Amino acid sequence: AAASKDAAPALHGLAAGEAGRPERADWTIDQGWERYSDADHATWKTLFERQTRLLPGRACREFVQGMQELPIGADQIPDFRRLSEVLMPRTGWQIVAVPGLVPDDVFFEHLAHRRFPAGNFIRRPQELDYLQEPDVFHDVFGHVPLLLNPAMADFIQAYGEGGLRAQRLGHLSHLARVYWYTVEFGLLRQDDGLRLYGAGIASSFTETRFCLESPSPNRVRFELERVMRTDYRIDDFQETYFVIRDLDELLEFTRIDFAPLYDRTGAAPVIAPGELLASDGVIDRGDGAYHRARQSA
Ligand code: HBI
Ligand code: FE
Repeated sequence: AAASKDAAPALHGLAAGEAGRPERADWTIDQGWERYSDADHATWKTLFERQTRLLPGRACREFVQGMQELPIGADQIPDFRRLSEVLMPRTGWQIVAVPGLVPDDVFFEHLAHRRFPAGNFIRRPQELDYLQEPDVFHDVFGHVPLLLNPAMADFIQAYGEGGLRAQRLGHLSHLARVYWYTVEFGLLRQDDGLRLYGAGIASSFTETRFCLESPSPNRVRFELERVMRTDYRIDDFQETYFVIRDLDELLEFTRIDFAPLYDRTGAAPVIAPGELLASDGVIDRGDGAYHRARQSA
Protein backbone atom coordinates (compact mmCIF):
# COMPACT_ATOMS: atom_id res chain seq x y z
CA ALA A 1 0.00 0.00 0.00
CA ALA A 2 1.79 3.10 -1.15
CA ALA A 3 -0.60 5.18 0.92
CA SER A 4 -1.16 6.74 4.27
CA LYS A 5 -2.53 4.12 6.56
CA ASP A 6 -5.25 6.19 8.09
CA ALA A 7 -6.90 7.19 4.84
CA ALA A 8 -10.64 6.68 4.81
CA PRO A 9 -11.45 4.42 1.86
CA ALA A 10 -11.94 6.75 -1.09
CA LEU A 11 -14.74 4.78 -2.71
CA HIS A 12 -14.77 6.80 -5.88
CA GLY A 13 -16.55 5.34 -8.88
CA LEU A 14 -18.10 2.33 -7.23
CA ALA A 15 -20.05 2.36 -4.03
CA ALA A 16 -18.81 -0.83 -2.45
CA GLY A 17 -20.98 -0.82 0.61
CA GLU A 18 -20.62 1.44 3.60
CA ALA A 19 -16.91 2.31 4.08
CA GLY A 20 -15.72 0.61 7.22
CA ARG A 21 -18.56 -1.91 7.47
CA PRO A 22 -17.60 -4.83 5.17
CA GLU A 23 -20.33 -7.11 3.86
CA ARG A 24 -17.99 -10.11 4.16
CA ALA A 25 -15.69 -10.92 7.08
CA ASP A 26 -12.71 -11.05 4.73
CA TRP A 27 -13.58 -7.61 3.29
CA THR A 28 -13.77 -8.93 -0.26
CA ILE A 29 -16.40 -7.49 -2.62
CA ASP A 30 -17.36 -8.14 -6.21
CA GLN A 31 -15.15 -6.05 -8.50
CA GLY A 32 -18.29 -4.82 -10.26
CA TRP A 33 -16.48 -4.75 -13.59
CA GLU A 34 -19.68 -4.09 -15.53
CA ARG A 35 -20.36 -1.01 -13.40
CA TYR A 36 -17.20 0.89 -14.33
CA SER A 37 -18.09 4.13 -16.10
CA ASP A 38 -16.49 5.38 -19.32
CA ALA A 39 -14.80 8.00 -17.14
CA ASP A 40 -13.27 5.26 -14.97
CA HIS A 41 -11.90 3.46 -18.03
CA ALA A 42 -10.66 6.77 -19.43
CA THR A 43 -8.75 7.52 -16.22
CA TRP A 44 -7.20 4.06 -16.37
CA LYS A 45 -6.22 4.67 -20.05
CA THR A 46 -4.50 7.96 -19.20
CA LEU A 47 -2.54 6.39 -16.37
CA PHE A 48 -1.69 3.25 -18.38
CA GLU A 49 -0.44 5.09 -21.48
CA ARG A 50 1.65 7.58 -19.48
CA GLN A 51 3.26 4.87 -17.40
CA THR A 52 3.82 2.34 -20.18
CA ARG A 53 5.86 4.92 -22.12
CA LEU A 54 8.10 5.46 -19.10
CA LEU A 55 8.85 1.89 -18.10
CA PRO A 56 11.13 0.54 -20.89
CA GLY A 57 14.71 0.95 -19.60
CA ARG A 58 13.45 1.72 -16.09
CA ALA A 59 11.34 -1.30 -14.99
CA CYS A 60 13.10 -4.63 -14.50
CA ARG A 61 12.67 -7.14 -17.32
CA GLU A 62 10.48 -9.45 -15.21
CA PHE A 63 8.01 -6.60 -14.73
CA VAL A 64 7.81 -5.80 -18.45
CA GLN A 65 7.49 -9.49 -19.27
CA GLY A 66 4.76 -10.06 -16.66
CA MET A 67 2.76 -7.13 -18.03
CA GLN A 68 2.94 -8.60 -21.54
CA GLU A 69 1.73 -12.00 -20.37
CA LEU A 70 -1.37 -10.64 -18.59
CA PRO A 71 -4.68 -9.27 -19.89
CA ILE A 72 -3.75 -5.72 -18.82
CA GLY A 73 -4.24 -3.15 -21.57
CA ALA A 74 -4.89 0.54 -22.13
CA ASP A 75 -8.54 0.64 -23.06
CA GLN A 76 -10.20 -0.86 -20.01
CA ILE A 77 -9.70 -1.49 -16.34
CA PRO A 78 -8.69 -5.17 -16.21
CA ASP A 79 -11.22 -7.76 -15.10
CA PHE A 80 -9.83 -9.50 -11.98
CA ARG A 81 -11.36 -12.81 -13.07
CA ARG A 82 -9.26 -12.74 -16.27
CA LEU A 83 -6.12 -11.86 -14.31
CA SER A 84 -6.73 -14.75 -11.88
CA GLU A 85 -7.21 -17.18 -14.80
CA VAL A 86 -3.66 -16.44 -15.95
CA LEU A 87 -2.05 -16.19 -12.51
CA MET A 88 -3.56 -19.30 -10.89
CA PRO A 89 -1.95 -21.97 -13.10
CA ARG A 90 1.38 -20.12 -13.13
CA THR A 91 2.00 -19.12 -9.49
CA GLY A 92 -1.23 -20.02 -7.68
CA TRP A 93 -2.26 -16.39 -7.13
CA GLN A 94 -5.67 -14.84 -7.62
CA ILE A 95 -6.89 -11.26 -7.38
CA VAL A 96 -9.72 -10.47 -4.97
CA ALA A 97 -11.49 -7.10 -4.98
CA VAL A 98 -11.61 -4.95 -1.85
CA PRO A 99 -13.04 -1.45 -1.34
CA GLY A 100 -9.73 0.00 -0.13
CA LEU A 101 -7.26 -0.52 2.71
CA VAL A 102 -8.27 -3.48 4.83
CA PRO A 103 -7.11 -4.27 8.40
CA ASP A 104 -3.57 -5.66 8.59
CA ASP A 105 -4.61 -9.13 9.75
CA VAL A 106 -7.20 -9.40 6.95
CA PHE A 107 -4.56 -8.31 4.46
CA PHE A 108 -2.02 -10.83 5.73
CA GLU A 109 -4.57 -13.65 5.79
CA HIS A 110 -5.31 -13.07 2.10
CA LEU A 111 -1.64 -12.91 1.11
CA ALA A 112 -0.87 -16.06 3.10
CA HIS A 113 -3.44 -17.87 0.90
CA ARG A 114 -2.17 -16.32 -2.36
CA ARG A 115 -5.12 -13.98 -2.70
CA PHE A 116 -3.98 -10.47 -3.63
CA PRO A 117 -6.46 -7.80 -2.41
CA ALA A 118 -6.84 -5.14 -5.12
CA GLY A 119 -8.86 -1.96 -4.77
CA ASN A 120 -11.73 -1.98 -7.27
CA PHE A 121 -12.03 1.83 -7.40
CA ILE A 122 -9.93 4.21 -9.48
CA ARG A 123 -8.58 7.65 -8.48
CA ARG A 124 -10.23 10.87 -9.59
CA PRO A 125 -8.95 12.44 -12.84
CA GLN A 126 -7.77 15.48 -10.89
CA GLU A 127 -5.68 13.40 -8.50
CA LEU A 128 -3.66 11.43 -11.03
CA ASP A 129 -0.37 11.84 -9.18
CA TYR A 130 -1.25 11.82 -5.55
CA LEU A 131 -2.96 8.81 -4.15
CA GLN A 132 -4.49 8.53 -0.72
CA GLU A 133 -4.70 4.76 -0.84
CA PRO A 134 -4.08 1.91 -3.28
CA ASP A 135 -6.58 2.05 -6.13
CA VAL A 136 -6.94 -0.41 -9.01
CA PHE A 137 -4.11 1.26 -10.93
CA HIS A 138 -1.63 0.97 -8.07
CA ASP A 139 -2.64 -2.59 -7.23
CA VAL A 140 -3.11 -4.06 -10.72
CA PHE A 141 -0.60 -2.09 -12.82
CA GLY A 142 1.92 -1.89 -9.96
CA HIS A 143 1.70 -5.24 -8.19
CA VAL A 144 0.12 -7.84 -10.47
CA PRO A 145 2.79 -8.21 -13.22
CA LEU A 146 5.34 -9.49 -10.69
CA LEU A 147 2.89 -12.00 -9.22
CA LEU A 148 3.86 -14.05 -12.29
CA ASN A 149 7.45 -14.12 -11.06
CA PRO A 150 7.94 -17.23 -8.89
CA ALA A 151 10.31 -15.51 -6.43
CA MET A 152 8.00 -12.53 -5.87
CA ALA A 153 4.97 -14.86 -5.73
CA ASP A 154 6.59 -16.85 -2.91
CA PHE A 155 7.89 -13.73 -1.17
CA ILE A 156 4.51 -12.03 -0.91
CA GLN A 157 2.88 -15.19 0.42
CA ALA A 158 5.68 -15.47 3.00
CA TYR A 159 5.09 -11.81 3.86
CA GLY A 160 1.44 -12.64 4.60
CA GLU A 161 2.41 -15.57 6.84
CA GLY A 162 5.16 -13.48 8.42
CA GLY A 163 2.80 -10.57 8.98
CA LEU A 164 0.39 -12.67 11.03
CA ARG A 165 3.36 -13.90 13.11
CA ALA A 166 4.97 -10.45 13.42
CA GLN A 167 1.69 -9.10 14.78
CA ARG A 168 1.71 -11.78 17.48
CA LEU A 169 5.34 -10.94 18.28
CA GLY A 170 4.58 -7.21 18.34
CA HIS A 171 7.08 -6.45 15.57
CA LEU A 172 4.84 -5.62 12.64
CA SER A 173 6.57 -2.29 12.03
CA HIS A 174 9.89 -4.04 11.37
CA LEU A 175 8.38 -6.41 8.84
CA ALA A 176 6.31 -3.69 7.17
CA ARG A 177 9.57 -1.83 6.43
CA VAL A 178 10.91 -4.86 4.57
CA TYR A 179 7.75 -4.93 2.43
CA TRP A 180 7.92 -1.19 1.89
CA TYR A 181 11.53 -1.14 0.68
CA THR A 182 11.08 -4.18 -1.56
CA VAL A 183 7.56 -4.88 -2.86
CA GLU A 184 6.56 -1.21 -2.82
CA PHE A 185 9.77 0.78 -3.45
CA GLY A 186 12.49 -1.71 -4.31
CA LEU A 187 15.21 -1.39 -6.95
CA LEU A 188 17.35 -4.17 -8.37
CA ARG A 189 20.58 -4.23 -10.33
CA GLN A 190 20.37 -5.80 -13.78
CA ASP A 191 23.45 -6.40 -15.93
CA ASP A 192 22.54 -3.23 -17.81
CA GLY A 193 21.94 -1.03 -14.76
CA LEU A 194 19.56 -0.26 -11.90
CA ARG A 195 15.90 -1.01 -12.50
CA LEU A 196 12.71 -0.52 -10.45
CA TYR A 197 10.53 -3.41 -9.37
CA GLY A 198 8.52 -1.87 -6.51
CA ALA A 199 4.80 -1.39 -7.20
CA GLY A 200 4.64 2.01 -5.51
CA ILE A 201 7.23 3.25 -8.01
CA ALA A 202 6.01 1.30 -11.06
CA SER A 203 2.57 2.91 -10.73
CA SER A 204 3.92 6.42 -10.10
CA PHE A 205 4.59 8.69 -13.05
CA THR A 206 6.86 10.97 -11.03
CA GLU A 207 8.64 8.52 -8.77
CA THR A 208 9.55 6.23 -11.68
CA ARG A 209 12.00 8.86 -12.86
CA PHE A 210 12.98 10.22 -9.45
CA CYS A 211 14.07 6.85 -8.01
CA LEU A 212 16.56 6.19 -10.83
CA GLU A 213 17.53 9.62 -12.18
CA SER A 214 17.42 12.14 -9.34
CA PRO A 215 20.71 12.95 -7.55
CA SER A 216 18.72 13.54 -4.36
CA PRO A 217 18.02 10.06 -2.90
CA ASN A 218 20.52 7.55 -1.55
CA ARG A 219 20.75 4.19 -3.27
CA VAL A 220 22.09 1.52 -0.97
CA ARG A 221 22.68 -2.22 -1.21
CA PHE A 222 19.76 -4.03 0.52
CA GLU A 223 20.67 -5.55 3.90
CA LEU A 224 17.81 -7.16 5.83
CA GLU A 225 18.43 -5.96 9.41
CA ARG A 226 19.42 -2.50 8.26
CA VAL A 227 16.16 -2.16 6.32
CA MET A 228 14.14 -3.49 9.27
CA ARG A 229 15.44 -0.54 11.28
CA THR A 230 14.85 2.09 8.59
CA ASP A 231 11.82 4.33 8.77
CA TYR A 232 10.10 5.34 5.54
CA ARG A 233 8.04 8.17 4.01
CA ILE A 234 4.38 7.58 3.20
CA ASP A 235 3.70 11.12 2.02
CA ASP A 236 6.48 11.75 -0.48
CA PHE A 237 9.26 10.16 -2.53
CA GLN A 238 11.58 7.87 -0.59
CA GLU A 239 14.85 9.39 0.67
CA THR A 240 16.69 6.10 0.28
CA TYR A 241 16.12 3.23 -2.16
CA PHE A 242 17.47 -0.23 -1.40
CA VAL A 243 18.92 -2.36 -4.18
CA ILE A 244 18.78 -6.15 -4.39
CA ARG A 245 20.80 -8.25 -6.83
CA ASP A 246 17.75 -9.84 -8.44
CA LEU A 247 14.26 -10.99 -7.46
CA ASP A 248 15.61 -14.39 -6.38
CA GLU A 249 17.31 -12.59 -3.48
CA LEU A 250 13.81 -12.13 -2.02
CA LEU A 251 13.57 -15.93 -1.77
CA GLU A 252 16.48 -15.98 0.69
CA PHE A 253 14.41 -13.83 3.06
CA THR A 254 11.55 -16.33 3.02
CA ARG A 255 13.90 -18.94 4.48
CA ILE A 256 15.09 -16.85 7.42
CA ASP A 257 13.44 -17.00 10.85
CA PHE A 258 12.75 -13.31 11.51
CA ALA A 259 12.13 -13.70 15.25
CA PRO A 260 15.79 -13.29 16.34
CA LEU A 261 16.11 -10.40 13.84
CA TYR A 262 13.11 -8.68 15.45
CA ASP A 263 14.78 -8.90 18.84
CA ARG A 264 18.08 -7.49 17.57
CA THR A 265 16.56 -4.71 15.44
CA GLY A 266 13.93 -3.94 18.09
CA ALA A 267 16.73 -3.12 20.53
CA ALA A 268 18.62 -0.98 18.01
CA PRO A 269 17.81 2.68 17.27
CA VAL A 270 15.52 3.48 14.32
CA ILE A 271 17.39 4.78 11.26
CA ALA A 272 15.91 7.91 9.69
CA PRO A 273 14.81 7.59 6.03
CA GLY A 274 17.67 9.68 4.65
CA GLU A 275 20.45 8.55 7.00
CA LEU A 276 23.49 6.57 5.78
CA LEU A 277 25.54 4.20 7.94
CA ALA A 278 29.27 3.60 7.71
CA SER A 279 28.43 -0.07 7.17
CA ASP A 280 26.17 0.66 4.18
CA GLY A 281 26.98 -0.61 0.71
CA VAL A 282 26.45 2.82 -0.82
CA ILE A 283 25.75 2.84 -4.55
CA ASP A 284 24.71 6.52 -4.76
CA ARG A 285 25.06 9.01 -1.91
CA GLY A 286 22.17 11.42 -2.45
CA ASP A 287 22.52 15.17 -2.07
CA GLY A 288 19.09 15.31 -0.40
CA ALA A 289 18.20 18.50 -2.29
CA TYR A 290 14.66 17.39 -3.17
CA HIS A 291 13.60 16.73 0.40
CA ARG A 292 15.40 19.80 1.76
CA ALA A 293 13.52 21.96 -0.72
CA ARG A 294 10.24 20.34 0.36
CA GLN A 295 10.99 21.04 4.00
CA SER A 296 11.59 24.74 3.47
CA ALA A 297 8.63 25.07 1.07
N1 HBI B 1 -4.97 -3.21 2.52
N2 HBI B 1 -6.10 -3.31 0.49
C1 HBI B 1 -4.94 -3.20 1.16
N3 HBI B 1 -3.78 -3.07 0.48
C2 HBI B 1 -2.59 -2.93 1.13
O1 HBI B 1 -1.54 -2.82 0.50
C3 HBI B 1 -2.58 -2.95 2.54
C4 HBI B 1 -3.81 -3.11 3.21
N4 HBI B 1 -3.83 -3.12 4.55
C5 HBI B 1 -2.62 -3.06 5.36
C6 HBI B 1 -1.40 -2.81 4.56
N5 HBI B 1 -1.41 -2.80 3.24
C7 HBI B 1 -0.10 -2.54 5.28
O2 HBI B 1 -0.40 -1.79 6.42
C8 HBI B 1 0.57 -3.86 5.70
O3 HBI B 1 1.47 -4.18 4.65
C9 HBI B 1 1.35 -3.67 6.96
FE1 FE C 1 0.93 -1.61 -2.76
